[in-house]
Order: sequence, then C-alpha cells, then structure tokens
Amino acid sequence: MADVTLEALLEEGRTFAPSAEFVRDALVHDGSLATAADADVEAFWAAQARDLLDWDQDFHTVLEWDLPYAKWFVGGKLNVSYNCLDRHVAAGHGAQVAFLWEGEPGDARAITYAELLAEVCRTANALRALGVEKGDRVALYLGMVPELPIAMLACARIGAAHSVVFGGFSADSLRDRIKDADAKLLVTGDGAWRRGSVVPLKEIADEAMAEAPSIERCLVLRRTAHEGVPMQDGRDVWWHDVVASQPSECAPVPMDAEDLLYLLYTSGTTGKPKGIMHTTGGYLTQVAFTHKYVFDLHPDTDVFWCTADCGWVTGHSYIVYGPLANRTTSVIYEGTPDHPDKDRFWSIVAKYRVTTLYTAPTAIRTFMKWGTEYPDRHDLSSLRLLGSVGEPINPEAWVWYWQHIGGGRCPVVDTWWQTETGAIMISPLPGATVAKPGSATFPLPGIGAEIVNDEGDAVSIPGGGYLVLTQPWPSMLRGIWGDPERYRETYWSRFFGRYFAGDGAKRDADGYYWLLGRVDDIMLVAGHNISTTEVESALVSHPAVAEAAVVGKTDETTGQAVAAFVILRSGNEASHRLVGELRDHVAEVIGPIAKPKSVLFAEDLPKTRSGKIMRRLLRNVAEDEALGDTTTLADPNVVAGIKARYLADAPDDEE
Ligand code: 6R9
Repeated sequence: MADVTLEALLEEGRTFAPSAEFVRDALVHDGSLATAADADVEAFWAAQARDLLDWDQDFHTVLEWDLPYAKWFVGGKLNVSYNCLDRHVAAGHGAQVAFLWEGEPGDARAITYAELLAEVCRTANALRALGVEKGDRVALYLGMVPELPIAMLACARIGAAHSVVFGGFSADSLRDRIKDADAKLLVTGDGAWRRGSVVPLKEIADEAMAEAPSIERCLVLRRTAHEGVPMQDGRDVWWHDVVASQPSECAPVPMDAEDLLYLLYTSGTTGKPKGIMHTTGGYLTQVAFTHKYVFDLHPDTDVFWCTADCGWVTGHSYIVYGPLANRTTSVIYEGTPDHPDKDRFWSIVAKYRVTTLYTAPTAIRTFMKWGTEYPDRHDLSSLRLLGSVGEPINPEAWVWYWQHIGGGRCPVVDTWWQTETGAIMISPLPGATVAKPGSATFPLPGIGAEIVNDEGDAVSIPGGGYLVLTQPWPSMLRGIWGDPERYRETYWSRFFGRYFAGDGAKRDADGYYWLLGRVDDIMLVAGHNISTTEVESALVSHPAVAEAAVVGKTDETTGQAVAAFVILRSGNEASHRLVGELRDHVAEVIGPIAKPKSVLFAEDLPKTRSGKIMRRLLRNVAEDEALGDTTTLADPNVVAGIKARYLADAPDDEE
C-alpha cells in the first residue's frame, strides 16, 4: 500500500439544514445523545441496550476489551427473534404489517408481525426436525423472498448461526462459503426471478453441495415453479412439505450476549473471502440504535424501504434486524430497478407510500443517467427521509437525489459503515445535523473515529489520511471465522490499538468527515496523493456526466496519470470536444494536478455484485495488463467491452 496522506482538494460549500417541519417531529433535534455518550460511553451504550431491547437476563459488565477482542454486555442473555417479533405481538402490535413484499413479476404479500412470528416458529421447528442444533451453522442461498428473513430469524430463534450467500453468487463461491463455515444445512430455492428470467438456484446449489460434504440436508423453497428441479432423496426436502405442517409455536432459546448470530463473507479485492463474525447483544443494540435515530423512525407511521439484498450486510442490519427490533413496517422488493421498466422503484414508493428510502450511490447515479422522466411519472410525496450507503456519494448525485427524489424536502443521510462494523458509524442525525452533499458528516454518538497520517498521528483540520476507529463499538466484528491471525493483521496491525478501516478520508475546516475511497485506489500524481472520489465527483459535477471512475496509470513524467472512464447522462453525445471540456472542467474544479490525461466514454463500469466500482480492473485496462480476478464482478462483459474500446480508441493522451 502506498504511503498516503491525502491532500484535501475538492471544496464543497453547499449546506443543507433540515426543514423546521422535519425538525418539529424528529426524535433527535439537538446534541443531547452526543453529550451523553461523551460523558460516559459505556454507560451510554448500556442505556441503549436496556432501552431498545428486552433481556432475559441483564448483563453485569458493559464491556471487556482485550485488544483486539471485545465482549459487550457480558452476562446478559437475550434472543434476537424474540426481540424482533414476540415482544411486539405481546404488546398488541400483532396486526401491524412487518413486511410489504413485492415480487418481481408483480405478485405481492403483506405479512403482519403475528404471521411472521408464526412462520418463523414453523421454520425453526422444521430446522430442528432436519437436525439443526444450537451452535450449528446454516447456509442460506435465496433470492429476495420473505422466506429469506424468515429463515434468518428461525436460525436466531434456535441459536444456530446463519451464513447468507447472495443469490447471484456462483456455485464455487457458495461451495467455498459452505465449506469454510462448515454448514450443516442449506436453505435454497428452486429458482429466483431476475429481469423476468429464472436463476436456477437449486442446480447451482447442487453443484456446490457436490463438493461441500458438511451439508447433510437441503431445504428447498418453491418460488419460480419451473420444471425439472432435481431433488436428491434423503438430502433434499421441499419447504412446503416440511415447514407448513410444523407447530406455529417454538420457544426462543435465550442466548448469551456474545453467542454467534451470523457469519457474513466479504470478498476483499485479494485473498479468500473473510467470514465476518457478528454476535447477539451488541450487534442488535447498535443496529436498533442506528436504525431508530439515523432514520428517525416513527414505527406507527413510517414505511421504510432499504433496497439492498439480504446477501449483504445492509440487508442484514437494515432490512431484517434493525427494522424488526424497532417494530417497523418495511418494503422488500425482489427484483431489479429496471424491470419491467426504469420506473419500478418509483412505482413501489408510490404504491406503498414509502416514507424512508435507503439506497446506494450506484443506483442513484444510474437513475441520473436514465433521467428524471421516470421518477416524474409517480407521486413521491410520501417520502420524508432519504439515505445512501455503499460508496462515497458524489455531491452532484446527492443533490440530484435530494431534488428529484426528495422534492427538496427530505434530509439525506449519507451513512458510512462496513460489513465489519455491523452498523452505521458515521452519519448525520437528520433532525440535528446540517448536511453537506458528499460528506457523511460526523461519527455517531458513542463512536470514536479519527483521521491519521502514515505515522498514526491524528492529522490537523483541515487534512486527510487514513480513517481509523479509536474505541470498540457494540456491533463490531468479533473476528474472522477460523482465522484469528488474519483478523489481527487486517484490522489491528497498521495502527496500534486502533481499527484500520481501509478507507481514505479527510476533515474539512468545519470538522466534517469526507470519505475518499479505498486507500488501495489512491493515485499518486507528481508526488501528490489524489483521491479517486474527488476526481470522480468533479467529473460528475459536469452536467453531461452521470457516473465516472478514475484510476492511476503509469506515466513517464508524473509517475502516475489520471485515467478517467465516464458514463454520460442520456441525451449527451461522446465527442473529442467533450473530452477536452471534461478535462478542463476537472482542472477548474480541483486543480491542474487532477486533470485526467485520458477520458474514455463507456456504457457501464465494472462493479461488484453489491454495486461498488472495481477500479482495480480499470487499472488493468489502463495499463494494458491482463485482467485480474473477475469472479466478484456483477457482469464480466462490461470490463471486456471497456478493454476492447480502450485499445481501439487509443485514448487521447495529448496535453
Ligand atoms: C455497508 C457496506 C464497506 C466499504 C467501506 C467504504 C464503502 C460504504 C460508504 C462508503 C463512503 C459511504 N462505503 N458506505 N464509502 N461513504 N457512505 O457497504 O459494507 O460492503 O462491507 O463495504 O464501502 O469503502 O469501507 P461493505
């Protein structure tokens, strides 16, 4: 990794304060939570744990910190599914809708808390009947159907840890994850809908199971009902055969606060995927806390929609555990935003009167590319709060989201966090924080963050460097499954005593945090460390550009030069003149040092299946090297196309 202390370049002067109307009903409209957390951080988290959750047995110690291992709420016992379901039903909310589910083909289901509880109990009983016991691991490989959260909660109910594998992953990825976790049972489906066609989940799962002998039983949900789904005698059973006949009661197993709740594999850019471990009490406390306060949750009136897939941490924390712990009514959508047309999200917002939308910059930039005619077709007036997660959001995309989706009325919360952090860490509190487009603003109450230089010293403000977390937090990862050495090495060895997030960041003169991309992506041009995010944001601030990715390309004179890949908004034409215009635009917005040496217009960018731009592959293209590992790409054709075009175009390298 290069030595980096980022120079803060891009200036963003616009500020957005929440409206008086939003502030009036907001749960938080001042700094009182932060004051409480600053006074005594352990007492603060203990109070949240007791306020937000029901415990079977109270904890005696808030935190045991044996660097890098934390134990939160020691001695406490609770069950996650009880906290997400039973207590709401017992309090008289059984008839409230938990999930408004919309299938891709247009079918729909509304599931109340009482129905969800019964279905989770039946599924938990079925898992037991199939041999799953407390402490086992269960792999889940499904599309976005209600049975996915149901299976997650059923595992939590009986004390088995789930490992959700995104339904778009290959047989090899599924096999590796099953083997690493030593999972005993796999829950999958006959198929999953994707853009009107069927992904044959069971066939893929069969290929994985053939080389994953730990799997004893496989539970198969019927979703697409296509012909000829192979079932292996003695191993495979249909969900409708074994779940429906089970009793609808199943006593929740009291779990230790530190018992494993789930594993979730993150595929870093190199090396085999890491099985991130999350436990029970601390995780649920922080996801409930952040979901309540960052999304200003009003459980009786809000309709919350997080558009992530349960295969990612965002789905775990903000479709399943946070929302249900807080008795939320949530929308779940099975399919893609462009099926059957590019207005599907907006038709869903209008249909269910969604109040709170939580999505990713990659989606927002795609909507910008498609143009405003699609949101304009629908009544989006129910929306009152918007969220973003997954990548830095370019200021222009933030403003577009605020204006065209939020109607200029809804605060936008840009939430920084990771699979490893379990829950949101840096974000505005929408009724209290004055936002700046592109900034995740400040660490939440109870969270310690800092930006440090190569030596690990905090940089002065304004300034940039590496983002670190300075103190343990309740939902932090408890390790990497089966690899304690890698845990220590990856997160705790770069800066002693502090968690290294792997992201570059800066703080402006007002102390706001700006995330600047993964430190592996930082470019070194003529001795200056330049962040990809800032140059991309400068490009996106040009009216013709919807999305951009930049990488450093070896250059004889400057060491590295900026190579840009640009996607235009609909209605704009690629031309040599526009190349010149974009280069000048970056020079003007940031400075001549950041001016791209080459600009290539592309139809699409290589992205991971969760929508993050994979700059490593664009670097391969720019350097004319063989493409590295492309297995984590959503669509390998995209980068192949860019490569062909890059070679044919011999990009305009003239100064
Ligand atoms: C939740 C999630 C984590 C990485 C993280 C960072 C990037 C996520 C961001 C953001 C800037 C934000 N990231 N949110 N960067 N601003 N609001 O995405 O988890 O898939 O593990 O990715 O995503 O680079 O380190 P995960």
